[in-house]
Amino acid sequence: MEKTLVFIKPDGVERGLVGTVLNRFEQRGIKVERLELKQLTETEVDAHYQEHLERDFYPNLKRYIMSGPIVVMVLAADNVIAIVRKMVGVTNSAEAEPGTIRGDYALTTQNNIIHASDSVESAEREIANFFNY
Ligand code: FUP
Repeated sequence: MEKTLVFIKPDGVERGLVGTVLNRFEQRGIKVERLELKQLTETEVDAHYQEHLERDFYPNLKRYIMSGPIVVMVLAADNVIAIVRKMVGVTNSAEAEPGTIRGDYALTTQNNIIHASDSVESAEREIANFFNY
């Protein structure tokens, strides 16, 4: 089965949205393989967002991601990467369709409450950054 790395960002955890978001994945029939509440270190954040390190928004993104614990998980199902990206919605929550997680619970690009891997290569790299398999 395909795997993807998903995390609920600090404001999602702070706002009490963990159960709601998890429920969507479980109800869809997706398997939750690993789940952990975790305060990220600088090393983990830099490794996770390696393609964004030089971007002007990166310092703010890093501060936000480290502002509290996240709930990080590995989800598994056939085609799970594409299925979960559809459930999450587009990066800018203001443009995310109602019915998607960002479209229902977030308003901005930075505070878009959830991360989900966008390809098999990123999923493998991101899972290895957070979990020992
Ligand atoms: P996504 O794959 O939808 O999470 O989006 P990206 O990988 O493009 O961006 C990763 C995170 O960087 C986003 F979740 C939010 C943040 N970001 C900004 O804060 N500003 C931007 O202009 C682009 C992304």
